[in-house]
Amino acid sequence: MQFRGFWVIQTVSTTPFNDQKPGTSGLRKKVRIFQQPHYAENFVQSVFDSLEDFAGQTLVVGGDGRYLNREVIQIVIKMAAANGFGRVIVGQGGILSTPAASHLIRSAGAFGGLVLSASHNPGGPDEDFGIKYNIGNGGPAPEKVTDAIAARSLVIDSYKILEAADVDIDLIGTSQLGAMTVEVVDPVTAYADLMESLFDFAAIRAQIAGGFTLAFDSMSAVTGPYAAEIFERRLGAPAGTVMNGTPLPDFGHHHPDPNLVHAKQLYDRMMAADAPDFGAASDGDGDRNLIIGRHSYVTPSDSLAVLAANAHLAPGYKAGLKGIARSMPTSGAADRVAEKLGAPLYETPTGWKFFGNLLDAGMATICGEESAGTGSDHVREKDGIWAVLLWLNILAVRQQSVAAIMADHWATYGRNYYARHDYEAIAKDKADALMAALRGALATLPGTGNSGGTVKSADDFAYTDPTDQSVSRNQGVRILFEDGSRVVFRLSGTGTEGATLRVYIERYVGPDGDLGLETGDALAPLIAAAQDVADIAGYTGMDKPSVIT
Ligand code: G16
Repeated sequence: MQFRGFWVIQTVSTTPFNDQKPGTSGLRKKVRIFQQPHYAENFVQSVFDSLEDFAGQTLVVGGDGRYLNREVIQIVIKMAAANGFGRVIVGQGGILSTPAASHLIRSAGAFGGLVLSASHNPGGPDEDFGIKYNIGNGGPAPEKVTDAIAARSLVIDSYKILEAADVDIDLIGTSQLGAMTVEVVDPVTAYADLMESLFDFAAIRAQIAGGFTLAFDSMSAVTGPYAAEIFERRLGAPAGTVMNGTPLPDFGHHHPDPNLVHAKQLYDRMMAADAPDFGAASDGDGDRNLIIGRHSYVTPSDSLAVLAANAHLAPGYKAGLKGIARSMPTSGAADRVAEKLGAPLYETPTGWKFFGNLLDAGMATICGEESAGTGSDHVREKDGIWAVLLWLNILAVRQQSVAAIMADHWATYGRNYYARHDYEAIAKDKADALMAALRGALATLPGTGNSGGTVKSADDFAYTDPTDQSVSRNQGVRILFEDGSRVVFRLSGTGTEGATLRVYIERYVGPDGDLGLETGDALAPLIAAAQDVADIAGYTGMDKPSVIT
């Protein structure tokens, strides 16, 4: 024990928990697991122990406001002080959306940041909590860091924490905690200013003043205050444009995942006779987005393609795109845009961290994922409100409806019919066995035929990062058909109950083909082929997916 004035650095003995390997996006567990004595502390110390040379440096801390956010923020602040950080910047009330945290890390020149969120997973005492570590570029820690954290968590035997009173995180200003400075900052303004620097707010404001209507569903999660400031105050949309705008610790018992199942309230509004012109939603921590035009849903993969094709219409991207990156399971719609623009296209494994190197190296400007994440080089995370603003900027310039823009896009590039089928809460051993069987069958698939067509090739996706040549293997099984259709299988890295099998189904139809099919009809033979080839019912006992998006 080391005494310094009225506070004390405690070194607390602990024993490892063997389940702290960070997944696709940090450590995500049930709240009651995080509430075990020493659990959060062990993980935070494992993070700090995996980092070097941060003495005296700045750490950014904030979260999406979910249940346990405040308690863990106090733990992080006291542990940062005990471990030698010089300054912690914390969002007022403990609030920081993931993209706002990324911006703050970058603009403050911070060493890194801890973002407390389980993203789109539900919150509350019986639901999920999470901690993710972001590095100094503002993006998720790369695999070498998360691997080091996981390894450290298995041998950790003590952690350091300051014994001190809680810091008042509701009052903006600077205070001292031990030898460390704590700065409580407004979580919204700097982020809103960044958005205003990228997009033509005057054009969007004029469009709204001219009668264009929109609805933004914050899903009772972190984007409420950001959306109110940006859409209602800065862009002049009427009060009430932001739905579910107050962040709640349990997200009002909803699942803050902006898809057609969980954002049903928005979906129904957008399909009604008197629907607004444009609707959008974001998730728990504000990095995902859902885009729905009046009577017209836009898949995340199509949204990426449309944003890439039209980004030059926004001031921040008028110089064009250095490159486009998409995760492997995301449809190839963006590939066709990249080809037309003459811009390189990168296909990465799932997980935003893989985009960070490309963005840092100036190789890509826009990135996106089928899981409703889109973003650019303005931060190193995906960014829900950014995607909405880019859409609004494009709509303000083109003066067309979302449906007309989609029709025009497909007529130019063709259409990638696309769906994702999720089989949730499968026993982990069954899910692993299904994937192992698929991997075992890879060599025998090419040339065989089934309802999806003739298999051209099949592999387990591996990625070599072009910036540092690091290789990531086993990133998902791909079955490619002769006609360009594709089925992909992978296990989710973000679930907290058993395993989730994701099946991604895609069929391309050229500009002269049938562009107006119902997605379910267009994909029916491929869906049957996917269920058959992986024997999904046999392994999972489920004859249909839990969620289709
Ligand atoms: C996280 C990552 C995303 C990734 C997603 C995949 O999203 O940040 O880059 O696409 O996980 O999830 P899964 O492994 O379940 O398919 P988020 O929004 O949960 O942080």
